[in-house]
Amino acid sequence: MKNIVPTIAAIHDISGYGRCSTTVALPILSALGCQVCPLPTAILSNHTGYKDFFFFDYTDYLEEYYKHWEINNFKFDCMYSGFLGSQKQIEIITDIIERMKKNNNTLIVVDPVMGDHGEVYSTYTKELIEKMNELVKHADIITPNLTEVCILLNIKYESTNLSIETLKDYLYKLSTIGPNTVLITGVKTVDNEFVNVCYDKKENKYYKIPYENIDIKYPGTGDLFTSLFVGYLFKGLKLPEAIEKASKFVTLAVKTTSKYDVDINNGVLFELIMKDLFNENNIYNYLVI
Ligand code: PXL
Repeated sequence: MKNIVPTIAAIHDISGYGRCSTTVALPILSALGCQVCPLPTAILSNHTGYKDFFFFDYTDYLEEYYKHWEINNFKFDCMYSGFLGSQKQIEIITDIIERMKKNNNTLIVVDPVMGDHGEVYSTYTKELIEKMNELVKHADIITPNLTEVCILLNIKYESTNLSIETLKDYLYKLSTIGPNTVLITGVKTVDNEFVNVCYDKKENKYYKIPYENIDIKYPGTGDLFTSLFVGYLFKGLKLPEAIEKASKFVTLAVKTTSKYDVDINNGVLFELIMKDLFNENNIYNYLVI
């Protein structure tokens, strides 16, 4: 039986307070017409950007939890994973996505969260990075930032602006690891333009999608972007259109939030602009490169 509503297994932590991971993916993807089924990797009182938090690692329960989805024969159109906490967790998830793919041809979207701004997150060991590389091999779509691109390709991160040729080279090399679609987020080009770039291997097409960068770092905006991107893809938008719509919403969310005197840790106030998910502005600025 085919799913009437696209059904998405969201493999993320649940952080009770501080908009990120599951508490972003759920409202955004539901509003865009998808059913979200959380497969929790950890349960936290609030995300780790706060000075104090409770953390419960869910690794040892993942297999048992997922087994019951299999027994019940639940079908997933998509699996979307984000931050992963341990080597064992990545191994279990790699196995789960292989089973999903085999049973239902599920679209596998991996956000290989490992670092930002040239810094590898403190939890990421060499072994963990190797496992993340393994997971990426099984993905259909990956959405790394530049730091993660450098980790995956084993090259040195430099905070210089990049040429389109270099970006195309990175996109191509990442696609040879396995994924059909590679989307590199948040890069600055030699022309001082902020862009997302992507490569569709099947179509052999590269795209550059400019966006307006607002220089305030709210946690969870990466999760917001990828959730929007997946939601718009399932709404039937073309790859570069889904990317452009997603980044426009993130920019608006950041702009809106910056008008208020709120705790940056609590993420962007996307609830204030939900109606903008459906704006009918279909003028796109992306380019084939
Ligand atoms: O992607 C943001 C995020 C997700 N999950 C946890 C976090 C953070 C950011 O700090 O701590 C647990």
